[in-house]
Amino acid sequence: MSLSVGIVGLPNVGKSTLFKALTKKHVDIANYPFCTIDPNVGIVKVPDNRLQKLADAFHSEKVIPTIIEFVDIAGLVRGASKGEGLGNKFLSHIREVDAIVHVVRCFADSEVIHVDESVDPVRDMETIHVELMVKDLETIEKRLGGLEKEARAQNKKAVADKAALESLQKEMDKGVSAFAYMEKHPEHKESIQELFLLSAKPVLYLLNADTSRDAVAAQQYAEEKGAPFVVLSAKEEQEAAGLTPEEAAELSIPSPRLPLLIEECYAMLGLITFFTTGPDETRAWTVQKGAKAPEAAGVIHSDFREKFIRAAVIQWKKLLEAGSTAEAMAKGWIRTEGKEYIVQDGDVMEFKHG
Ligand SMILES: Nc1nc2c(ncn2[C@@H]2O[C@H](COP(=O)(O)OP(=O)(O)OP(=O)(O)O)[C@@H](O)[C@H]2O)c(=O)[nH]1
Ligand SMILES: [Mg+2]
Repeated sequence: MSLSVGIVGLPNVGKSTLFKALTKKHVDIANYPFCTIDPNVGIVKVPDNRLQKLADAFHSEKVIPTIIEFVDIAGLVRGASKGEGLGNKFLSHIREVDAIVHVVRCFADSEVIHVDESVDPVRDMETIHVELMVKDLETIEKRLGGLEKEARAQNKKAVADKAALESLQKEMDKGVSAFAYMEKHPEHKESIQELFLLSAKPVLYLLNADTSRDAVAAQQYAEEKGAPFVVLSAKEEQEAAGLTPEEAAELSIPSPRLPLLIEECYAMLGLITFFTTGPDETRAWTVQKGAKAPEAAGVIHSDFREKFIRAAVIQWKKLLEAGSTAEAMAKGWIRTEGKEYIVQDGDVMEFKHG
């Protein structure tokens, strides 16, 4: 399972710079708007210090982390929802990702062109928010039109969907995103999710700032929305990405904040990690929070899900404390779990299948 995060924002704010720092892929970065048109796609390893500790303890030959996909999307401008600046095509790229990192320009640099001519992070955050919302309201309007007839004929699902969408529409008119709405009204989630709304995706604000002082107002905006945020300089991170830690220290480049961003994205996607370990390899695997044991088995091999019998489970820390599987077994720390077991972050698992 690999989920994807879209890098979204106004043109020329550092989206491709961030993408390059994350994926180390060579992409076009230039000081003019709409440098990126077609999305760049790259895979990023999820940092996890538990992984290496397990691998060391078990003398594993290979160490395999989990990954998430990042997509560098073209810049959006005001009016994108109405087709400005290739808006509709770019919005469709956003529809395909599972979560959004919204890059906000906080850095001052007068050399770098701003499409709205001045640096104003909060205004820019609102611009993107509004574009996604306007597009969604259009989608909802269309859907409600389609539901009209069925609802009049008392089709149960249509009646429920209509009520949910009308309630959502009212809140969105006040500026509430579909994501925030669903948190408050989980009973309407099913009706809303069918529409693949842009504002239904979780958002993390990446405050692209040369100094943290520049990000104060934007940070406050994110906090008011209850949205996660990370402050970093994409340019600095990108320059540091090619250096060893020693070289970076020599140039007094502060310690990288990208690992934090990746971890935050992983959490935003609602993902947790379980491990398999042994002399061949120690590997991290991804499941959605709340997944049961057969689903986890299915991540390793699709056949294992159907043929799941039971799982041997121990938390990674307990296993390290025991020192070996045999010792953990002797202490009675390895549990046997069945089909209904809900996988916990940090579980080390071994599956028995038919
Ligand atoms: N000072 C400063 N400049 C930056 C920073 N991040 C990006 N830039 C500069 O901003 C310009 C645009 O960067 P890109 O990464 O191409 O921006 P983009 O958002 O991908 O732009 P489009 O693809 O056109 O939408 C480049 O000249 C970068 O060097 C930063 O943190 N600080
Ligand atoms: Mg770009």
